[in-house]
Amino acid sequence: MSISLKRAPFVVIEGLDRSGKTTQTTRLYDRLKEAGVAVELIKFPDRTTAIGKMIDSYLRSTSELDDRAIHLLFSANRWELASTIEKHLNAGTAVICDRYAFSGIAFSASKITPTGEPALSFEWCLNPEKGLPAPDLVLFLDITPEIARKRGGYGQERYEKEEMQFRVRKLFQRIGGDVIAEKRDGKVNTTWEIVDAGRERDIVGAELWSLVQPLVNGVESQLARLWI
Ligand code: NYM
Repeated sequence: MSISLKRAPFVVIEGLDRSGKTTQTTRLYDRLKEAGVAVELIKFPDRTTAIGKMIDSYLRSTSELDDRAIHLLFSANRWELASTIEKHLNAGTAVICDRYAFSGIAFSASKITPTGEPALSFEWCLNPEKGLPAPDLVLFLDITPEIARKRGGYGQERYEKEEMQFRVRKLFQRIGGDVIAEKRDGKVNTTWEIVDAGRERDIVGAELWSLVQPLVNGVESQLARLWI
């Protein structure tokens, strides 16, 4: 009798607003289900919880919050689901997240003061994310803010402005570069893949599937923690 030490994979999809992220996350989820893989889809922010409702009202500009307070709420929204994610993975259910800690850092650290200085430092933004379950794979859907705009424009929510998206993209590139370097040095288990999301939907979908498929039979390594 053989005992399997494998757990289910944890995959995160990240990207700018209008990158096609939510469409692709749903497609990936459906494809995994069709392939008979047990899988849960989690979206951050999860606007259904008490914390999520505060985030939702801030994003829709029906409430005002200090930059630090909203940053910590986004992080708390992940922490309130962290043990659920871990339980799923250890029980053999794959988890796909539409956004995660990387969005948390990239968006908050992109905020600027009226004089153009960063409102919050990168390190300050990263700190509350330390210790969250680390994904095995991050699929970064890369798109230029110009192409994103041509796709039908941004929505009405806070942060959905082209000049903000430029800064967010730069920060995602910095975060991804760090994760890639740390993986190369054997310091983290997370693989960061940059996927050109400016292409046709089916082509992007096929590439995402080819990156996720090798993980569907489970991963050997224990679940790691982010940045500790
Ligand atoms: N966002 C999302 C943050 O600022 N911090 C976070 O931690 C997360 C998860 O919320 N513009 C921002 C990015 C988006 C906005 O996300 C809502 P979505 O995927 O459009 O619902």
